[in-house]
Amino acid sequence: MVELILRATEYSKREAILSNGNVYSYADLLHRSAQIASKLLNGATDLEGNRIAFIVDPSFEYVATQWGIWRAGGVAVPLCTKHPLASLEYVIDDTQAQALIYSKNYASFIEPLLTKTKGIDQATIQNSQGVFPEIDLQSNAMILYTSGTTGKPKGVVTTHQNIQAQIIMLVDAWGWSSEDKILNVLPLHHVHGIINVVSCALWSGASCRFQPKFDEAEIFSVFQSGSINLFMAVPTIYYKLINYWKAQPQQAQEKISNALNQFRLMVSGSAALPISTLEEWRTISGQTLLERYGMTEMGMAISNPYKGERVPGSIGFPLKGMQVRLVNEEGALVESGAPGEIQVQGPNVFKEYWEKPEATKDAFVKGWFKTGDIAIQSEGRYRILGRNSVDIIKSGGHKISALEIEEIIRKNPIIKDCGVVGIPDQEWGEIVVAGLVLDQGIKSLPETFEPWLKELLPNFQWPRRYLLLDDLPRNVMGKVTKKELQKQFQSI
Ligand code: MCA
Ligand code: AMP
Repeated sequence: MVELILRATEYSKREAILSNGNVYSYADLLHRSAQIASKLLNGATDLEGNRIAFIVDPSFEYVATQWGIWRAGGVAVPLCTKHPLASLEYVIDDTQAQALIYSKNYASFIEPLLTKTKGIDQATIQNSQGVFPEIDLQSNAMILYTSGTTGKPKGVVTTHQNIQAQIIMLVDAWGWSSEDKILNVLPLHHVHGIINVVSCALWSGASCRFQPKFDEAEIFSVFQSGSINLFMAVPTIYYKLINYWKAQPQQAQEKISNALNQFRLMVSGSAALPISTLEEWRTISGQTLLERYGMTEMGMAISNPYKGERVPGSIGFPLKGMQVRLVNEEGALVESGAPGEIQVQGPNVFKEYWEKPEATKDAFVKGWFKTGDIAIQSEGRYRILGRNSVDIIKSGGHKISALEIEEIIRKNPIIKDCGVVGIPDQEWGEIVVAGLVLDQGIKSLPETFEPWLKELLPNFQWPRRYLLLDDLPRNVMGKVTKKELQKQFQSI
């Protein structure tokens, strides 16, 4: 058994998960995950690294499925519940998933995929036989898909060892204990929810409550019940909570604020935390958000201190066990105070991009993982300045490739050319916008265009504004200048 699951045997009777109105113990998790592992093994002794995709809302059943796959020796591939079918099909094909476990609410949606892989309706899994393989820590554990600046999304492969290192680092840095109670409102196909919230809680013998749909009123109501002392979210969520609080009558505001004051820790990450959000949240809650920095390929790398000063606008110091350096375009280390790309080394850094040896090679230089994020460092403390590519957009904490959206838009016969960029937005960090050049003779965007595009993209990738252009802005070499396109959007 991997240690995360082995530890559950010690916590046995403790409350592990609250979901869908039910309370589940660690023993329940062990029991249910054993049933899922048995079903997957179906008499075999080991899945031997076969990929098992699953589409299950954040819940007890989600965790039991993830653990079941691991206990059977499989690689867990959690699917994004908001992605259109074509994106899920890409993941199933790319991983050559042996099976797709689904919960009932996704049965009809994923049915077309069942020509490609074996479907397992989670509700039908009942019995357990109970002999499971020994899991090698170096073996692959999980594949999460991430967008980059080239090609299709890449599968980030982490081993059990990587995941364990990611968890231990945070449990240690942020003082997790078995007394902690966290509320998860994040999707579970990203590191933020999977590792920082759920896995750290279960490693610690703490309890994790799930709220499958983001809802401000629900969140504050749970907080006021006094049963939660830890919260982690992306800046957009704090922004939404602040706005909800502001809209409440004074008495309700006071009740919420009193509840927030009792928390042990509140963390923000996945995108830059605006100083205004940090300050407003501090006024409302008495909590100084702990901002940290991470990436799918490495889990967390840099964090403000749990004990000690959390400086607004700063991501803090390298976590214990991480090596971090800043490098200029020539590959040389930069002086303190000068900008450079963040490069990292550590036991939490991923193993490879799934079946993409060239991309894996390009992602590293002499063993250092190149994050693509630009930062400055002074007295050991880091501050993010931005990214080295305009083609990566961060919206609502989701990483979005402009190039992937452009590729889809270009498939529409009325489009001659297009350029997608992100522009700053208070609520979402950035919003996606698109400059379009229409085919000759077409003067305006047909009403059918947006509905067509919305079918092909998850809602966080939908362009929120369009500009119809005679041509995209270009430099003297004819190359599209995306910075100029961003300016055009910001000037309207
Ligand atoms: C949704 N809407 C948007 C966007 N997304 N509008 C502009 N930009 C967007 N990005 C609109 C919808 O069209 C809809 O509009 C309304 O907002 C509500 O949509 P819904 O899907 O219901 O949104 P939500 O459920 O309220 O979601 C907001 C959210 C979500 C909770 C902030 O985006 C979220 O869970 N983000 C977190 C993602 C995450 O975990 N990232 C971590 C990855 P209308 O009302 O008009 O229909 S990064 C990571 O893992 C690394 C390791 C790290 O460092 O953490
Ligand atoms: P993802 O690949 O979805 O895991 O997103 C990782 C990216 O999110 C990083 O490369 C950063 O660009 C961004 N990110 C994460 N945390 C922060 C933060 N605290 N401040 C600024 N950017 C962040």
